[in-house]
Amino acid sequence: MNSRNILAKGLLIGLVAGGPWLRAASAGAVAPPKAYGPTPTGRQMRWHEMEFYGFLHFTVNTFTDKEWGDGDEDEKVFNPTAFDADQIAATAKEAGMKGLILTAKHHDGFCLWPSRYTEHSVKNSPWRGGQGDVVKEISLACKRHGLKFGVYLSPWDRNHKDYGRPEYISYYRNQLRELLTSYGDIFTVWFDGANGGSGYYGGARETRHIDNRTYYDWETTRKLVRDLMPAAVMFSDAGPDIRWVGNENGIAGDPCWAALNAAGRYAGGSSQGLNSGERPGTDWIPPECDVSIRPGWFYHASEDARVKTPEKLLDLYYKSVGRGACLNLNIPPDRRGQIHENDRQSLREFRRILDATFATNLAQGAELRASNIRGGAGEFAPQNALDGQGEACWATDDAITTPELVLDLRRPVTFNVVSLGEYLPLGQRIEAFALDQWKDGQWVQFAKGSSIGHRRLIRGGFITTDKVRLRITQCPVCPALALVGLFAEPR
Ligand code: FUL
Repeated sequence: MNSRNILAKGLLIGLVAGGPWLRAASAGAVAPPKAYGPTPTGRQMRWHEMEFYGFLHFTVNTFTDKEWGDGDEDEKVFNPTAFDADQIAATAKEAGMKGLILTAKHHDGFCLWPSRYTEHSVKNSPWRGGQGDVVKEISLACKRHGLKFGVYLSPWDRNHKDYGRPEYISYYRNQLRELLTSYGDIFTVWFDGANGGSGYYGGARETRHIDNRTYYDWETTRKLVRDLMPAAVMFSDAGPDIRWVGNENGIAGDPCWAALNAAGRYAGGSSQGLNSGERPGTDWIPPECDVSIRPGWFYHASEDARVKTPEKLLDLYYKSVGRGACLNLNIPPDRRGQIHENDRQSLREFRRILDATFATNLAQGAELRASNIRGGAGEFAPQNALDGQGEACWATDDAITTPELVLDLRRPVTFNVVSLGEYLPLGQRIEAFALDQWKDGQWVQFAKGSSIGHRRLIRGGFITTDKVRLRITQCPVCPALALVGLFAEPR
């Protein structure tokens, strides 16, 4: 059970065991607000809390200098000279990533594990004498470095002779079963919507069009994943758990709603609404921002000088994680089978700045004055939002939908980042907010915004003040805020 479910969990324990909640209830405790709209599942909550993880694009393309392999590549081209899964996992870990997703099979159909259903894999490459298994090595390195592990298995397969026919769907599911039963826990399964048509297709070398809506029979495949790996979140343009953000630049919409109307959507379908989500929306399907640290998804030596700078990565972080999405940053292994020094250096500096920024919540120790606290009860007091844990919240009475909260810092404090977060088990509630600073004897607004969701980071110029005010200016129900923080980036 995730941390933000503790309120709900407390209720459950209280009811089932006659525990603390029941006792409190008989002593006149205050009922929590009712959830508003769709709410996240346990697996989605665990995903929200990851916030930042990495993508590994690695296959024959790394050696042929392509972005999309045709499917006719000789297996012998796959030959990393010094493959080092620990170097890759350590790089991700020190960058602050919480997991890694590997392209077990990209569009070219080459499998990074020795699948028993095809000859087009590492087993026919010279690497490790044909005995190697990249999926295994990366999954084990992830475990050693405390990272979660996920798989990308391209639905489009430009190598397979049966692609476009029903037989291929069985092949695809067989491969999924191999991946989900042989490599330990998988936190996510990434379903790509891309489909370019032409390919090698076992020598036919033709263009094969499929109907994205019907060909893959996603319902059956989703059920297979749920059966084999119930904790995994599935990603696609249409969810069911996580949605594509609608671009490959790493930028979520503003506003960004976790909800989407899932009916009629399918992987490879319309991207309308994916960037900002839909409100009101019927389903909790929050966005993942996928973007590469380099111009391409795969490693190309010609792009060694075009690695995104720490400043660019920070900007992406604030526009993805800071808008309630997760950031999936691609770091492609090079021809050695390692993360290039330039990428590593940029990630290190990016992490140094983030760590320095978020080391201290400058609002700690502030006196908090809310215009309303639900039932006047401590369990809904604004102090709950200060500890950075997100396990409890500041909530107001049902009738109070536009409350305000004054943070009396009791000394001049300098900050340039404000962090807010809603209590997600109760849904995404807040629709607009404003922030004021106390300046020359009056309140002066310095920021405003719309959606908050899992996390909202407002980054601006440096402000020095001894009082900050948060105003919830639009909310269809009473708000439930789990995080409030003031932070300063290192100068
Ligand atoms: C796209 C693919 O076509 C790219 O090659 C890459 O894998 C990206 C993450 O998704 O749809």
